[in-house]
Amino acid sequence: EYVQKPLSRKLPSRQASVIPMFPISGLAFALGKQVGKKFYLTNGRKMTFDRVKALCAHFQASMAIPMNAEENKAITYVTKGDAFMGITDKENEGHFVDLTGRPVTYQNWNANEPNNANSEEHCVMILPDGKWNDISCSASLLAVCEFPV
Ligand code: NAG
Repeated sequence: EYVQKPLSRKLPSRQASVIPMFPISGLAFALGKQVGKKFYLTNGRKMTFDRVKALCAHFQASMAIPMNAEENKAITYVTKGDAFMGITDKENEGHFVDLTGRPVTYQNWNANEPNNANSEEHCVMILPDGKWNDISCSASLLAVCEFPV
């Protein structure tokens, strides 16, 4: 008659190395999107612009600032929803700069944007199709951060 043996308390050596079998690159592959030296991740949470900025800084990352179409596309791979980017015209209406203060060269505005609706849209969001819209900085949108690789 077959009787199941109790499970061994000591893991066989081939199972003892289970964690190294799943390197960080595997998690990155599953959860994020890399393009060049940038890696984009979202935590799937919605929050204001200032909170996204603080969250990204907390992880020694920055808000997403796409410099070209490839990076812009990479952001949409991870967000799949409306997300804040690290671009504003808070200082000078209609002059959009990134978080380092540089005027943005690459832009991908949606039709008829930026329109500064209600004269209160000084932050920039990326739509699921990759197009940009100016939006209130106190809107609640997905947090996405840009990590150096
Ligand atoms: C509105 C957007 C506005 C955009 C407009 C385009 C909000 C709060 N406002 O819904 O930014 O310019 O659509 O038609 O999402």
